[in-house]
Amino acid sequence: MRAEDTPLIRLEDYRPSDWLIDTVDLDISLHPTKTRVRSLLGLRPNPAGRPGAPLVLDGDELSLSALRLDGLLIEDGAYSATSQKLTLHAPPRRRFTLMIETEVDPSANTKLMGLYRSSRVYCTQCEADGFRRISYFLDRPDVMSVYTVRLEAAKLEAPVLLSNGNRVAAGEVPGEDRHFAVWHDPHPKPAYLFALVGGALDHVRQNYVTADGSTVELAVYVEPGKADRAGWAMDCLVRCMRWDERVYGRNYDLDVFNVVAVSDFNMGAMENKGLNIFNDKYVLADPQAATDGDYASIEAIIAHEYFHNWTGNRITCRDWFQLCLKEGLTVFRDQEFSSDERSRPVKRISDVRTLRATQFSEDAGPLAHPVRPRAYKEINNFYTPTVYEKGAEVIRMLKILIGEDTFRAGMDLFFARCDGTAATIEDFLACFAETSGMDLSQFARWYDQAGTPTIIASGRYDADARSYTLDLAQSTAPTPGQRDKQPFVLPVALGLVGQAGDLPLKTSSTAYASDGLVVLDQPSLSITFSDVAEPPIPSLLRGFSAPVKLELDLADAELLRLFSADSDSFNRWQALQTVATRALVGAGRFAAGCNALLATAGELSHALRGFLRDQAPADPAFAAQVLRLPGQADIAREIGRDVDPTAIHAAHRALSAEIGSSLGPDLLALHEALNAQTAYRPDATSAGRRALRNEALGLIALGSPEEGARLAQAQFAAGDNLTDRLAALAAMTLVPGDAREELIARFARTYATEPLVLDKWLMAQALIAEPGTLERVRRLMQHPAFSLSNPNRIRALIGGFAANLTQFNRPDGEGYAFVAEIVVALDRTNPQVASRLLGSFKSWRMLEPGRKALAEARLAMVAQTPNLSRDVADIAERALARQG
Ligand code: B3K
Ligand code: ZN
Repeated sequence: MRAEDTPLIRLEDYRPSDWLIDTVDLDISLHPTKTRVRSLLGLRPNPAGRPGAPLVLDGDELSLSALRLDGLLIEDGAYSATSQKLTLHAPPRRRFTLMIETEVDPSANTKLMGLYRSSRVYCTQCEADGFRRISYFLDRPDVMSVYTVRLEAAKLEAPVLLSNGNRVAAGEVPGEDRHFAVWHDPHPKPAYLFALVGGALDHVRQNYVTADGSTVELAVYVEPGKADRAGWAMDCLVRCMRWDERVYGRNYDLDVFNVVAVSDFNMGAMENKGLNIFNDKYVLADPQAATDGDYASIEAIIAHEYFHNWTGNRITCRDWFQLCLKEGLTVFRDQEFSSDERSRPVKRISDVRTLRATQFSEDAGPLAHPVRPRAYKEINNFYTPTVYEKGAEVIRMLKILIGEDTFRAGMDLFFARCDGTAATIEDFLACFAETSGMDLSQFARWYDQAGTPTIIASGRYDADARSYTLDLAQSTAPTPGQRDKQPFVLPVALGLVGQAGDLPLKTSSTAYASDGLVVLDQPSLSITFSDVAEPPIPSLLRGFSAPVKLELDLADAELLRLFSADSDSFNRWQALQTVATRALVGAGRFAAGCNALLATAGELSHALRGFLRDQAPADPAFAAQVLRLPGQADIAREIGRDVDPTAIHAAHRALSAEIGSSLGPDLLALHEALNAQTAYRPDATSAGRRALRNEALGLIALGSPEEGARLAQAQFAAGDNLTDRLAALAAMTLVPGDAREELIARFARTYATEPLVLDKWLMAQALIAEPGTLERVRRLMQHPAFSLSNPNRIRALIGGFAANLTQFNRPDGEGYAFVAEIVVALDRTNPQVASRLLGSFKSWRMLEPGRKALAEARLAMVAQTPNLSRDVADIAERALARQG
């Protein structure tokens, strides 16, 4: 497949399906290589479709074994079947049934789309278009059907048989070692939400009574022997179900809710109705095999998939262009859940870090696209940080603009009005326009215009008038296919910080919405605050109220004062990040600036010393965020052009090392003081203490490597949990030498039977910023812990390497060559994972000319490879496309 041969699907070409499928009766007889699928479809013409249109069902690598219309054979000329399509040329213009039989080979399905086997467990992944790999179907989200599914399998091979909805029958197949189960899902759903699971699985189970009084049987299924690691996921599930009842009034709507963990999975998890299927990385947890970060991710993803039950399943998407309708909204909901369960400011800081690292970088490169794309060749390439994370930011802004109560009223209206439908962004926004009485048409530009806006701000104090005037302007750089941008609606939460904290805000400007909120919806505006008793420091974008870049020229001293005096925790953190970023950008850009960097290190160390002594103990999780410098990729993005990763890395190391050595005694004392005396607990407070302690360890290792190595070895030996041990390994990777290699080997021995832990071990090594890393990664590909057929292993080792700024971007181009080689090889078996990996090239255009040419050449080689998948061809084509 070459990208230019693939049709472009456009939002403006949407038209309703000519046919509807009211009911689907599936009878699936599971077999490792010959699974028989019999599908009985209850069809009728769609009143909104074209009368007399042919029936064209989607297929993908299918072969038809039998076909009946209303129970009768169909004449040869009346239909045609290929692996990609089943067409009835002149179907009856009335209700009829179609029985379709196909045979599929789950063991040969390496794409992990459709029905496949993962460690002997049958499972499915149908979003976005995997159902057509199981049976011919109208595989589009606006065709919603009621499913009844009969599963049959060998008893020994698959004692557990699950599908969507409630189990309505089960039994033995007479005279055979086979059994069956019948599942019925009363809620109409699109095919992408269909799922089945069959295998030998252990489980934990718990009853749950919903707020409206019905009892639900909850279960988490895992591979045999791992049930003792399923407790945390169950605990998270119960908490998020209560939260959705309390915060959104949403109750669960079936008698059972099943979660299944499988070890081969293309992404994180999938929200199939009543049967969520998860990558086991996001289910299994115990202190020895999961880090604090894993516990938090499991909590977030269990919640995310559960929340889809209303935002995604009960209300689904009309077409895939509306993907953000379910994804952005559901990310917003899971972020809010985690904020309520943990620390709100810390959650916000970590979400913004992710947003900047993943989405801002996407928006700044050739793969930029609007939150609602207008055209695509391969929809699976649009499950992006823009659709998910920026999509969530758009919901957050909406809530800020209309206020909490009006937002909730809008959500209530959305649930009431759109329940059971396949909806659009317009349907969604109409609910909020109605509850708020606001015209949201300009706000809707967030869905259509790509690119990260910049707010340029400046302020001046007039001592005579005792007034402060703030000038705000917005601009957005061109993105592929979108040159001129219309102004966005930007909610700017702000405060004016004086000597003793926040000053009262008084203004008659119409841009001032309410309590500390200015709405910038013009190219520029000026707003004057009166009765300002002293020259203030502006604190803008509190809580990161809009996903934008901010240009505001504050002196380091002013930023450091915000760090100590701002009432907004996010902006306290941001102030210090800004000081560090500015210094790193200067040093990274000119590969010089050493003196300026040292001066900044001095300022930062001074501020941090006081903070660590006085404030860190009260909020270690926040302190850990404060201590962590901006990432090297963030600095690269800030520099934006002619980027030299080596110079950025050197500046980053120098600043960290300087801070690490000048704060040495404080960091050591902190590391000692935070040494937990009690057994591991995964709660946010305990995790915060470990996070701070391990940030300190990392800085010590950079500031005084010998001391760091000693501490890391001791921490590894004493560690009773994976969080501390992995942090010890990470600190040790910063210090080259035999001791490092010994710890690496010891780690592998300790966790030899834990594939998910060894993924972290693979990644820690792939991230070492030294020229030997490429060789090391090649060697690790031969290690028994690695496999090119498991997505988690690939993301850990190869994805880790592609995220290694200096080594992926080696000046000799060997990093690009290596990743490109893997992409091409992987494309033959798993195009989705291959195209994700190719996305690592997304920032190639901002590199200095030498590396840029090498990266471009590799991308071009990938693009020219014969028989590429649509997935990889599309990314290569867009990455290479001329700008403008
Ligand atoms: N909806 C799935 C993602 C499906 C990805 C298809 N390539 C998981 C989620 O967002 O919850
Ligand atoms: Zn989702």
